Amino acid sequence: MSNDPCHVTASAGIVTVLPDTQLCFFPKFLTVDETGVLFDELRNMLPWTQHRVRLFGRELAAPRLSCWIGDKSCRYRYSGQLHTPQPWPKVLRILRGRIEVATKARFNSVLANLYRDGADSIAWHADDEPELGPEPGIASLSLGATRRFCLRHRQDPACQAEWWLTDGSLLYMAGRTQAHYRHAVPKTRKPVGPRINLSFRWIFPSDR
Ligand SMILES: [Mn+2]
Repeated sequence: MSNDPCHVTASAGIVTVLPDTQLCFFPKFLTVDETGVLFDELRNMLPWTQHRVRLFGRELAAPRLSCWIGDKSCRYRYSGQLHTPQPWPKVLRILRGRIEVATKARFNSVLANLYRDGADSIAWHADDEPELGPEPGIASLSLGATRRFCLRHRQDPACQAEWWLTDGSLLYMAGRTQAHYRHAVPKTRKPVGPRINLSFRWIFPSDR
């Protein structure tokens, strides 16, 4: 376990022990002052668009707004669409450095998602595109409203976990988590404000 990045940072984060995973949760990675400024800046500055997704064989407008950011080489194909990255805003470069220190991982891209209210969501999926490699490290930072995040084993539904992703929290998923588990942020009927999620990733070069 000595090279397990979660265990290295266990003093700052909470390690969740589940089979076939590496999971570490930092409940207060950013302060409320930091998240407020960051939320407003990202919401106003990023060129948010509604991506198309394929769900049960149909192509639909995703129930959320998104923006793909990263190094120039970070083209990313998902749901049949090739996304060319926006350049890094300064504030996200700085944030990336802090997350790299906490997780002992490297990131060259970030997918930003804006969940405008409780009707916005993300369906069960895994971040298992080939560009991410066999053991992707994904660091997911939450800003704004608290939403429920569910993780469930593909074969064994008894293996599952849930987190309330509060403002300023960071969930790091690594190892074989994406290969063995799916995750979702379900819709809610409760009144809930907007939430921005930043999921930092490492994209391996692709010639497709
Ligand atoms: Mn995901």
